[in-house]
Amino acid sequence: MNQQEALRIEPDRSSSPHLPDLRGPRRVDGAESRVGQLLEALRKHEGRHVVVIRGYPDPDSLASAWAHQRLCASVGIECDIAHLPLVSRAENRAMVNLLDLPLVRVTAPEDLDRYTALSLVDANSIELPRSSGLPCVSIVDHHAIQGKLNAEFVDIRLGVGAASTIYTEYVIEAPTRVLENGTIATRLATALAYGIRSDTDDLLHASAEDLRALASIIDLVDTDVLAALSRYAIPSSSMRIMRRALEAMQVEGTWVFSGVGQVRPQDRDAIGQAADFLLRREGIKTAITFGLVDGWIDGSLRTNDASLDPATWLRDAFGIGPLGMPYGGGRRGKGGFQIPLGPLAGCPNQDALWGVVREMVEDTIRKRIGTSDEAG
Ligand SMILES: [Mn+2]
Repeated sequence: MNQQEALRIEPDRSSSPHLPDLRGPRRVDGAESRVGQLLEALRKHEGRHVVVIRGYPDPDSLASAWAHQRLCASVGIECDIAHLPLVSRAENRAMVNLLDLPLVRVTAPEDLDRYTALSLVDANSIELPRSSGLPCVSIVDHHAIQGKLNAEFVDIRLGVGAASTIYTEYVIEAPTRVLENGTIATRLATALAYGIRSDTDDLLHASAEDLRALASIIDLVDTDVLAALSRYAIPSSSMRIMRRALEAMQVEGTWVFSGVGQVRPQDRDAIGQAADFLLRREGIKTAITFGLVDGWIDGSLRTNDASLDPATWLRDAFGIGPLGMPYGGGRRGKGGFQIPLGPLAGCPNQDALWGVVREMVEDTIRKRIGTSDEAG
């Protein structure tokens, strides 16, 4: 609104009746708005819906999924929030507990049989336990696009810091009054605010859109709960992984990488936290940490090099999987990769297996950054 004021071409309005519409593509008047289109797409599918979180749930995906569920509820649709692996990171467990988030875990293919439609938040592709016939109704995301998109409603904004930003806009603009119930409104607003904060590194990398979204719900946010979420306790097992990352780290110019060995699935996010920490070392621009998690090579990339696109870098380094999807993906500043070991995972000598994995990953990274032995 103020922006419109500021941009208005002041002098002779009479002589130029066709001033450009500066309000942008989003309108608040029902069906024309993006959320109106989303609700319309959702309404076309009777029965129980499911919104699936890809990979390990984080504050942004949890808040977005919950907002999606509330939007569904506002038009009389029941929708479960499903996630595939454990909710691992202490930060995320705290969020699920404090906000009393309703989650369903999908472990077997049959778990999806009860649903008639599926939506994705904070991701734009997913590997389901089997190629179920579930129609994908909506994809709302802020990550680089992987593979082909197949959904009735798609809203992918690479310029925003969090999917929660987009869902905040939806719940504010929805004609169906999603934020009407006081208790749920407070919890949902707090979750969305935490999602935005968490995905923008405490707003450091927030875009104007992220800040506008946050401002629009800030009066509903429970700051005590938000503070409690931000002060979550770090488990000792995560600290041990940090120590291993420090001990094993290798520095190549402005790069640092570190293999942390076997990691329990519930500790997986410590791999990313270790990368966050190593990135802060003096002179470092990019950090990669990786470990062996449940038969997968699982790694994280963090960078403050604006010229490095994590999704592209990881795809070029680790390649494309048999299903046509890259082993790695990401968004600005952050990325991750997961490579299945298949039957090799069952190798009786896990130490030897880790040795091979570490050598392979380190060699791949060195080659990609141009400091391999052959090159040097
Ligand atoms: Mn996100």
